[in-house]
Amino acid sequence: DVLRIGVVGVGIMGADHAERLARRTAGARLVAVADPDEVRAKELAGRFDGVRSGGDALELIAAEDVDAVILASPGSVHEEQVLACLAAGKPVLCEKPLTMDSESSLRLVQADREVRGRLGRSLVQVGFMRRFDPEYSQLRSVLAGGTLGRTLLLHNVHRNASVPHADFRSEMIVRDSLVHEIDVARFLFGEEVVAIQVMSPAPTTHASPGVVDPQVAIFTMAGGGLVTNEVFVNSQVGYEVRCEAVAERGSVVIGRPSAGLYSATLAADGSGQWGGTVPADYRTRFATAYDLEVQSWVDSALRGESVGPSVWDGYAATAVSSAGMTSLATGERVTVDLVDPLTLSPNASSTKE
Ligand code: ISE
Repeated sequence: DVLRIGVVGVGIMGADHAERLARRTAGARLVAVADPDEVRAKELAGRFDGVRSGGDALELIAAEDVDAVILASPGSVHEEQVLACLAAGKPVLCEKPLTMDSESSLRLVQADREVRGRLGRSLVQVGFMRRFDPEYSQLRSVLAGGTLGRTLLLHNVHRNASVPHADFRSEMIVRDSLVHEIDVARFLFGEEVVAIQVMSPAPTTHASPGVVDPQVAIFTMAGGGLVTNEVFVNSQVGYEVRCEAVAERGSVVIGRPSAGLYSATLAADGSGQWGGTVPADYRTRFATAYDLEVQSWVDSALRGESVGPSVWDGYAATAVSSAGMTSLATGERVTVDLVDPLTLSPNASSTKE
């Protein structure tokens, strides 16, 4: 069986997913790419045999020869595009963030529930690829295995050498970068985030004027555990993503590139030196995670199942980042309002601490 796939959005991640589908995903065939920037879409399609390009996402989603869709478009257009996939009955892997505000994410949870009622399965997977990273999934197994006792704290570090757009404002750091840590916290604790506080340290001179970078965010988990997060998107150096979990009888660190690597070389002055390199960006650091994510999505779509981060995970993360944006503006701790997962109606208890 082969799943014929269309990719919407041909930026960094769209191009990366297209390459993955065309060259190394079993059971997948890339058939079309679409982007409002038709020149760029055509250039991407031209790298592969028999792949067409177009400017209209909705046309690609509706196309007869497209069985499933990867959305690598901006979050602001995800609602319309995910709804189109649901209407067409096609599995969709939607890059994070699911949408830009909780209301629209909740509408997608509702729409996907209706589909689930009819088809018996969800059609939406959200692109929280870290869940597929071997280190994060091992860490989760260790914590869930219980030998270390209850998880108490997580300390996350998330650095990018730089960010592409001059318009990568403070809010974008919360929605687009911190959102990964929100999902990691929910994934590793197996609980919702109930409150968030975002602090604004003195910014680096490498940030655009007025942009808060680095940021430090603290999450409170439903069971009372705390998560500290540093997000620094203009670190100049490279892509560093680390996580340390602290439990009652031990701690575990993941994401240290040097851990498995001892490299002895000559320095410029001729002396011996040791050390590894810092990956340039997420495509390198999470290459395996993305491959496993997409392979697992394709395999489950062919089986008629859905696995992986759900539309609820996307909604919960959006709700936390929305509260994070309020906190970014005030510096205060803000509680997160999630609807009741069963009824999807407002849940009075979720706002209590
Ligand atoms: C980007 O969109 C990602 O998802 C990366 O993982 C993150 O590190 C980066 O800050 C985001 O802009």
